[in-house]
Amino acid sequence: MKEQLEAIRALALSAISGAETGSALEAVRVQYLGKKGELTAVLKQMGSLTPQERPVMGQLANEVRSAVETALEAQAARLAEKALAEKLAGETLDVTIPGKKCQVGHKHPMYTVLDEIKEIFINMGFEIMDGPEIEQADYNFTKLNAPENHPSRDWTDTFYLTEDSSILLRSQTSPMQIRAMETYGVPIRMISPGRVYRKDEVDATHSPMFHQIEGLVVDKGITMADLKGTLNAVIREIYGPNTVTRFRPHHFPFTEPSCEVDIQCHKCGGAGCPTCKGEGWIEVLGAGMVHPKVLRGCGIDPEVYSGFAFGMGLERLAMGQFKISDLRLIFENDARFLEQF
Ligand code: 2U9
Repeated sequence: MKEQLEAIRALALSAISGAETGSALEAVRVQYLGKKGELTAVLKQMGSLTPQERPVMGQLANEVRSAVETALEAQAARLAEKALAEKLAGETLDVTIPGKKCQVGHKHPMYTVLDEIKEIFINMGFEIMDGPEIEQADYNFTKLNAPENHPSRDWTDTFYLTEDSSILLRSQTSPMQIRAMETYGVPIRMISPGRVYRKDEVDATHSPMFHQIEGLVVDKGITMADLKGTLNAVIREIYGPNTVTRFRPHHFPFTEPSCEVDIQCHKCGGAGCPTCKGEGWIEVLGAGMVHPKVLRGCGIDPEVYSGFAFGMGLERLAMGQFKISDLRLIFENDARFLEQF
């Protein structure tokens, strides 16, 4: 039996050190220490030994079992370590590989222009006010002195949301100025930039949705001189200090008198060229002294207070600034176009 036990020890230890996987190692354990294992089989023969042999063989058998168990544990630990080392080697991080660049967007060119304009007005003490895009016809037309038969009220021109023509998508940001006067009273100095909607077919210069920046100043003693001084200052901030302006009489229902403001073409100096379509002048905004009826409708006495108002199209401004020839490019949001600005 002694030889048998020594042989089991030698074979088991060699099989253990040769087991290169967890399952191979488990198979070795079962082969020698399992219920039907080789060492277990030898131990079952202990009963046939003499009382003198039994403790000697018993001790040897225990030594063999413990040697096999220790070797199994040691090999299991070695295999685990090897597996971890292989896993770590496979996951090695190369910190010298350049990182992936993520694309960072930027402000839309039209909003770059809007922010510049806002800054100019903020520096002149104006407040910025936002208003609803869904409006009451009362605020969009009636309170702005638009006669009942004014063409802009027509269903072919304006997006009405109700059959009775009382609710619409605002066609101008002016209703916001009415709301501002009603809410905050006078004196007031504000601009209201935002989206407006008109039933226009899309082409190179028209879109059913576009942006306006309108402004309003109401106080005691405001005159046409304030209108001209303020707008000349704003225009020179936008187009440069030597810009020549021209104030032309015009008509708007909400202002009286009204005017349109042109700048002399910076390309041809007024001689006429493709940029100014041969005119020598480029129209940049509309303006006027707030109509007394509009002030009175907002609870402001036109005998005491007066004001001026103005409006400009933001897309047109951005197109001029960035030399964009087609309005549709502004709305298409083609990254190849937008990345240029
Ligand atoms: C109130 C009183 C008066 C706003 C004004 C204009 C002149 C004007 C157009 C320019 C090009 C609109 O974007 S556009 O199509 N606007 O010419 N707007 S005066 O006048 C107001 C506004 C509110 C209470």
